[in-house]
Amino acid sequence: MSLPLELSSGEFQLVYNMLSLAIAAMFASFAFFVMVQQQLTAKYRPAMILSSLVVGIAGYHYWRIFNSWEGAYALNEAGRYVATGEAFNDAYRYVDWLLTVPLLVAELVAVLALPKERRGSMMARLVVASALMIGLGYPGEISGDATTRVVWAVLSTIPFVYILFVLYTQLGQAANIKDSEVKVLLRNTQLLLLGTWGFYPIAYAMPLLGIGGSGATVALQVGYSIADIAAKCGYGTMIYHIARAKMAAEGVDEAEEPRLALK
Ligand SMILES: *C/C=C(C)/C=C/C=C(C)/C=C/C1=C(C)CCCC1(C)C
Repeated sequence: MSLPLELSSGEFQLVYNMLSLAIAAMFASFAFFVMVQQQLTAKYRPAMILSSLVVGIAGYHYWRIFNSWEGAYALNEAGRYVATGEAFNDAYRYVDWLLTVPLLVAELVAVLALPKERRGSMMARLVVASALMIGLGYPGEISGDATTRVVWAVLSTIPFVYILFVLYTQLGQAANIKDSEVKVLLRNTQLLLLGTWGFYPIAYAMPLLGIGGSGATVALQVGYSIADIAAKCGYGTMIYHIARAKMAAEGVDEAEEPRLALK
């Protein structure tokens, strides 16, 4: 979608502040996920390592997106923000997703601690589907034409539905257990997955929903930022709680079994 030539001060500031909030959330989550790795047993540590990679990569990209947004507009004498002619680089977002979505999928598969034979082939199919979902979404994202936007969105939705179906059913199967705390957490993760990932196509559709011009750009940027904070920081925190609850169910407590003693 092409960038509007002019934004009100409020519109520019809203996106500016949301991007800034996303940077803070990603780097704070990075510090948290790195620190809590110590509390987990070896089996669950890979899930937290993946979580920290996701928010580290996203934090870097948000910083680039933020700078790009700042460069794309300048304040004029009438107090409005006008395009400087410098491109706002939306590709950062898609490159970010291309890297972080497979990692998020791996994070979930890691915490489920599935048998090795099942894990490998499932991961491979999900990674391919993730790349297809994002690769097919991009041509629509950068197009100003409504029909083009819809066609690519429909194609991108096929792998999207596949990924959600596999992850949702895997979580459901894993939740088919007695331990009530792990069960509740896995059910909540199912909801979080649908709620956050389902938000992306909605944000993508904003320019099609009759929200014209600058409003569409603002809604899109704010929508993606909120979805990213929930899907990366929120989801990682959830994965941490699942790992802790599973450890407790296995009778392991970090306080009684410090990391060195595990060796
Ligand atoms: C951290 C980033 C995440 C979890 C990104 C997820 C992105 C999606 C689920 C995107 C989905 C899309 C569609 C299903 C159709 C329209 C195009 C996309 C790429 C926005």
